[in-house]
Amino acid sequence: MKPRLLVTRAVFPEVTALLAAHFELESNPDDALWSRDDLLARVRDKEALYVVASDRIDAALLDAAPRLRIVATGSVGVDHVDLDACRERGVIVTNTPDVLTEATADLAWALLMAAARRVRESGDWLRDGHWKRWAWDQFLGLDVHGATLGIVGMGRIGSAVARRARGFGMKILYHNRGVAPNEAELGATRVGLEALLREADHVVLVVPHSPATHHLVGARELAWMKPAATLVNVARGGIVDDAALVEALRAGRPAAAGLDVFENEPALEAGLLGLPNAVLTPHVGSATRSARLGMATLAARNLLAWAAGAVPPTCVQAPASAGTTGQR
Ligand code: 8YV
Repeated sequence: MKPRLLVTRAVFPEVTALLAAHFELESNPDDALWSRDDLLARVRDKEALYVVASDRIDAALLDAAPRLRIVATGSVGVDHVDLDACRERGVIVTNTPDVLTEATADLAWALLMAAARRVRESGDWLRDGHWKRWAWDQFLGLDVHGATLGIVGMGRIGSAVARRARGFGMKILYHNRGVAPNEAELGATRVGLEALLREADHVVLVVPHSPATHHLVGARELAWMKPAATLVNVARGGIVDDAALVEALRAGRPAAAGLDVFENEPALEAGLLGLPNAVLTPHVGSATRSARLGMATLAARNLLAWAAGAVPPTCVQAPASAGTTGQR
């Protein structure tokens, strides 16, 4: 008999077909927003879960799923999964690294450039019919070429952001727990968080969210930033204190921000939507067809490997395991 799998969010048809060949599938074809109670009821008889980053996999859910053996998340981030609770119950956790690295680095750059050069603000002004004449000082932005870039979290995505910065002739600083093995190749210099925030003209956050990085950037850290700087977050909400950021952006220090992730997404901090210097996107870092298909397929391959009795290719945590690979 095939193992029972719950797929929480409608996925590409070719991936559904792949899963259906190996699992008895319950999926969410109309992509309805299941309530927490719905989810708890549906996991009761399942051996496997195929989830996304907005599904909270905590001890209560695991307790409601006594037969569960594997959680495959279609995300590189695993902060929505209680890894300790999974380990205690012998539940394998897999994620989807690598396949989204380049797409997410591209979006970091899109946000950085849009924030620095006021693309959204000037575009809205034009659409609103205000453009009557050209002026020397219209929408002056910040230089990107030749500026100093600060990358917080020099993992896979951080390195991909740094590689692009070389084409802009930027000086690259980074903050990381350890020395990045590729720092010489990237021409990047490791510094403390305070030094990075004080020196960088553009700061990109790409660090995983954990208790250690929660509110890593709050009021004090924002005040360390140069007034003429931008802050980009393509990692996770919660790394930045959104209330403090709204206050700081209102004061124009930093000058602008590009944000793809939010503390209580999809809800946004009060005041954020009204800020002309905030470029906002709805958690679309990995949203290219090839990256999303790569993520969806890798999550499926993890499940298929498990179903065949093999070690899934990208285990964050196997039971009785072998450590973690939860880098971004
Ligand atoms: C996903 C992400 O698009 O992989 C991650 O951790 O944040 C994004 O790439 C999103 O989480 C949907 O699962």
